[in-house]
This record gives sequence, C-alpha cells and structure tokens, in this order.
Amino acid sequence: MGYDLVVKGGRIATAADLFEADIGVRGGRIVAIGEDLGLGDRTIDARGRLITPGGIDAHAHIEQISSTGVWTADDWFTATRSAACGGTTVVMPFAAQHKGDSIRQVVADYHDRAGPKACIDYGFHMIISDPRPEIVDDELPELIRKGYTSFKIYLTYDALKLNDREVLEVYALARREGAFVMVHAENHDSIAFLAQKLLAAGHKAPKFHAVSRPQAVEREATHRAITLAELVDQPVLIVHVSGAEAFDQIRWAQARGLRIYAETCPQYLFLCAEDLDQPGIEGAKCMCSPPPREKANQPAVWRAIANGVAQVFSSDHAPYRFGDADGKQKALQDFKKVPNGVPGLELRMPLLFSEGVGKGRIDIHTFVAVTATNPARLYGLSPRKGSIAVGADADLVIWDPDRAVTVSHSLLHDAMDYTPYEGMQLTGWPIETLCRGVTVAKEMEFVGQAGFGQFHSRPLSDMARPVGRFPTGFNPHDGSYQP
Ligand code: DUC
Ligand code: ZN
Ligand code: ZN
Repeated sequence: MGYDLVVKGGRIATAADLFEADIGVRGGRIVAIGEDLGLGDRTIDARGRLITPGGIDAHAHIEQISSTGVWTADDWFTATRSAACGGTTVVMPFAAQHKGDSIRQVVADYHDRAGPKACIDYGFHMIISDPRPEIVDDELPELIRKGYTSFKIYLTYDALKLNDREVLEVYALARREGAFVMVHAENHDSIAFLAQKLLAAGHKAPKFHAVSRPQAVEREATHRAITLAELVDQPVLIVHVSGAEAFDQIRWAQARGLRIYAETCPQYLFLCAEDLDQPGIEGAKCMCSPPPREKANQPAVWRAIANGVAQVFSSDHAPYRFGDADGKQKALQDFKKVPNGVPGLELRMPLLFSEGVGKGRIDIHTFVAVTATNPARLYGLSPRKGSIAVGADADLVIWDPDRAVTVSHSLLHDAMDYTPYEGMQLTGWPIETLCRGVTVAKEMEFVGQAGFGQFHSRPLSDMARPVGRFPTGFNPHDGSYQP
C-alpha cells in the first residue's frame, strides 16, 4: 500500500536522535520512517530542512474570561491559527471554573467554543477555584475518569486562590483519582500588601507591577506548593516559573526525589523588568504574572531548561490588546487594574529555536523535549503526540534553519495589536506545519481550516504518578501508618 504523503530527505530531530530519512504518512499517522520511501500521493521535498515534532503548547488562555471579567482577545480560531503558523499542532488551554460554577458545565461550554473553531488539535486542563464538596466528591472524579486528567490551581488572585487547606484537599483528590496538578505559585497576601503600599505612595506605573511581585513571593509560594505536595505524595508542576529563586526550590525538591516538575515561558528568557519601565504605559505590554525579572536573572532560566530542571516550555499566551479600554489601557489608572498576560503562541517555538538552539544555549534535543515530547509525556498525549515515530500522528514542523526574520506583529496571525518581541532578529523559522499529515501553515501563511482540530482526552502518564512515600510514614489517603 502506498503513502498519502511522503516527506522526503529532511533531517529529523527527536528528543533523542538526529538523522536523515523519509517519513511515510497514511491516514494522518506516520507509518514508515526510512531511506528512500519513494513518492506518495503528495510529496514534500524537505532536503536541507530540519523536521521536528509538532509543538505542544501546554499552557495558553484562549477564549477565556479572566478573574476580573475580561475576555482574551483571541478566540479559538485566531489563537489556533496563530499557533499553527508558529509550529504548534496541539494546544492545551484552560476550562476555567469561577466561584459558584459547575466545572462539568464549564467543560461543556468550553467544548462548544472550541469545537467549531479549533484549527489544530487540543486538550483542556481545568482551573479549579471553588473546590466545594460537590465539585471534589462528584464532578471532578467523573471528569478525571473521562480523560480531563490535569488541572491548575492558584495561590493568588482574589477570585481564584485556594488556601493551604484547600490545596491539600485538592491534591488529595488528585492523588485519589489519578490527576495531575499545575500550580500558579505566588504569595497572595504579600502581593496585596505590597501593591496597596505602592499605590498609597502614588506608585502606579506599570514598572511597579514587578515591584509588587518580587522573586521572594514566588520563591515562598513555590516552596509551599512543594511542601504540601510532599505531605500527600502528589506530583505537581509549577507553572510559568520566572526566577532563579523559585528554580532553587524546585531543584532542591527534585534532588530529594520528589516528583516536582517546572514549566517556564518565553517572557522569562526574552523580557525583563526594565521592559516594564517605558514612557507612558508602554510597559503594560510586558505585564504578566509572575513578572519578567531583572536581566541578570535570564541565564538562570536558560540553565533550568538546559539542565532539565524545567521540563516544559509553554507560552502562557494570555492576550489582552494594548489599545482596548478593558485591555492594557487600564494602565492609565494603575498597574493593579491591568489584565495580566502577554501573547506568545506563535513565537514560542521560533524564539527558543533561534536564541536557544541557534546560539548554542541548548541542543536540538532539549528544544524538542521541552516544546513537544515532555508535555506529551506529562499530560498523557504520548505516544500519539510529541515525537516522530511510527504510529504517532504526523504532526510535523519543517524548519528553514537559516531563515532570517525580524519579528513584527504584522507577520503574526493572532487577534492582538502588538507583540512584546517586536524588532527581535531571529534565525530559523517553521516554514510548514502539518497536523495529522495535513498542512495547516506554510511560508508564514495559515492554510488550515476552522473545526479541523480534534479534542484529545488523556490518560495519566507515568511521569505524573505518585512516588509512594510519605514524610512520616503516615498515609493520609488510607490512614495507614508505617514508620
Ligand atoms: N498570569 C496568569 O496567571 N495567567 C494568565 C497570564 C498571566 O500573566
Ligand atoms: Zn498562572
Ligand atoms: Zn497562565
């Protein structure tokens, strides 16, 4: 039997290997990898090109309403169109519960939004902000069993934060039902205290956003999230880690054998606190939480990726337009009113490729691991997603490793009116993106279709299973005590 598609002669990079071969695709899946597979019904000449697995962006806010009631600028169509043009073939945004919501209903509503518009494949994490008994005892177990196996919790934001007792209850539920927990780790009361003092002293400009959320508040909350996880033996991933001090806590936990994972994002490699300090309210374009740190912090984030302390590189795409009255223009009032977040779906992979692989800070295998393979393994998408292997979906990115691109928002495909990376000079670009063997982006243009994206429910992966060890020998889940 022939192939629907043969991608010929590219240099294939996986998390482990780099080799030249043809890829044969049938029915959207890779069915052969070998020398000289001949021609398919369609053939792509990839000689001189690099091929990596389609990117998995495991943290993005798409068509989501923020804790202060503002909708993201991107909907499912514009966000996934933009992701595709940047080499991403799977996105994993959040079905976000706000207080009082039924999470079952939130997930159903989110499906209704995503289904007709998604141009690439997708899964959902849930956000749990209201772990009341019927959610913990009834709705969540049902949803986890249906394959919504990961959720995010917050230690900050008035409308979202859980207290320590609630965190423990949610961790315990996750362990009982086999779910994986992502934690936004910043100390809420410290931020509220500092912000109030800053505003009272008249410090309202965007740069004070970073002053109100210093590394110490991230460090403390990271340590707390880890310690609570240790008490109940629940693996967790700390999302969007920004600072060397939080990474110190994570490295410490990993060295103790705790199953603690970390994610970081482009804004912590390519933006810094000084970017918030610009004339007028320009700095609001770079406001996200945790905030970008001082420039001297950036090498520590690179090291965390290179050394495997951070396993996942996501965008945390949270798009709020600069020109919108309920977007970044809120900075005209004060930094506390500004919706938090920066866009990054489309540039996540090109930025890391150019500045990481191209400049020798990380190797191509690490690039593939943190942009595709690790998120697939952690979140239960492998072996279908995250690698180039026989049996996997033909989610492929064909790179021109030498293409020089000066970043301009006019090149991008989101619904935003700016990119914080304007003017950066990159080398290497994803010139063709295939999702299940279908070209969805080519030569910086979107050629896919709304509704093509498929939803993926997800089993728990081995990486997210508990270790089976408790600090005192007391297992709070079954009451047993074995000192
Ligand atoms: N911080 C978040 O916690 N979520 C969205 C974006 C941001 O900056
Ligand atoms: Zn967050
Ligand atoms: Zn986020």
